[in-house]
Amino acid sequence: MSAEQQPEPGKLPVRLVIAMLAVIVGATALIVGLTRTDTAEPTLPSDAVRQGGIAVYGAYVREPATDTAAAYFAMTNVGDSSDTLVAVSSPVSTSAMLHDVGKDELNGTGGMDSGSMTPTPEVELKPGETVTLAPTAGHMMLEGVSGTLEPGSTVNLHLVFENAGTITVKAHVIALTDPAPTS
Ligand SMILES: [Cu+2]
Repeated sequence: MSAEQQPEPGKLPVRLVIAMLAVIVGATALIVGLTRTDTAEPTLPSDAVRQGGIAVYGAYVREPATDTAAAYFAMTNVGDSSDTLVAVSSPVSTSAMLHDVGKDELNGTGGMDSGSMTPTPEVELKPGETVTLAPTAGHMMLEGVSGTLEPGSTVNLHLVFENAGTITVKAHVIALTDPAPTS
């Protein structure tokens, strides 16, 4: 038998294989493109500080009436794995802790705007989750505030996350009687 009579295996299929590869490459590019669109960055406020999978924004501190002040901020897990806020501190206070920081809004009235002052040792954020500290939903308590916090100035807050590490945000100081800023 001659080579002409017996089709060489591989010769004809090569074109087919190339065509198939082109289809696969094209489809892969399309899928990658779609995936990028699907995982588009969430829209975060312009003051957001992002580190690792965590973004923190909207931080403010109400000017203290005594040596104790309350700080508020929002945090969003923009990553794809859970992370946990495990510690807080600020250079303007001798100690800091989270009080009543949960995922449900509080309805009580009382100390530091939030009904009770139950310590919250840590806050877990699942992917996509946001926790907002607000006068009705928990606060970061600063105790032993040194000096005067002047409205219009800023103070640093250090938030320590298990995975994202320590995130530092600048909290705007607002006057005792000023309403909470809206973002
Ligand atoms: Cu408190």
